[in-house]
Amino acid sequence: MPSVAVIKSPDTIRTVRVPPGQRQTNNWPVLHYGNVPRINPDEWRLRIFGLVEKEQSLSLPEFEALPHAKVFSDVHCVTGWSRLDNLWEGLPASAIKDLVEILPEARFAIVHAWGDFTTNLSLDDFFQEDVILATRHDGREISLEHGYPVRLVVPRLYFWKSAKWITGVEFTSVDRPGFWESHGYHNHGDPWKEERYG
Ligand SMILES: Nc1nc2c(c(=O)[nH]1)N[C@H]1C(S)=C(S)[C@@H](COP(=O)(O)O)O[C@H]1N2
Ligand SMILES: [Mo]
Repeated sequence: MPSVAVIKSPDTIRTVRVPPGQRQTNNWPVLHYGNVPRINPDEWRLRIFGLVEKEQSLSLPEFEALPHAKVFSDVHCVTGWSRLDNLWEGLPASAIKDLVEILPEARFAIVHAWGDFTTNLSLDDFFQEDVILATRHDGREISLEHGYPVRLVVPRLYFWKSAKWITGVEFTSVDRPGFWESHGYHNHGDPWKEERYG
């Protein structure tokens, strides 16, 4: 495979990289609601639907065949830990614009994950150049507990927006708070503004 350019998330070039109220860790804690799903990669599909000209449903081989990119980013979990220097590999979110024609009424992306989990993002946040649908982390396939086969990574927002085990991206005209956003977390979640709770 030809080597791909690394997109550096802008927060990684700040002089101070740990946002207020956070402390740095070298571990990678596992956090989520419910159980780790057992996903059969042969049955996995990524559905792109909602306000699009034509829906898409990609199998894992179809997803893997799309041109991938690498993103270098920091992770900030609202519970207080920050993990710097993560290298993700996968499909840049912006590539979805070429896969489906998004209708002009669309203003939000609702990302769906296994077991009815969702998280909501404005199209502006979803299409930042460092947002990635990742299959690999630091050179290895993402493990089951961290979101195998594909997880979202939204580097500029608290990590609860980075849905694990994703199954779909829906485009809507109206915002729809996701799982954590309807359980007390902020609708946006900028760690530099400490947008922790709603
Ligand atoms: N599907 C799913 N994705 C999820 C969650 C979840 O409950 N379900 N929790 C979020 C939260 S609150 C955090 S902090 C991160 C943790 O990711 P990690 O376990 O890889 O560190 O996953 C996010 N993605
Ligand atoms: Mo979290």
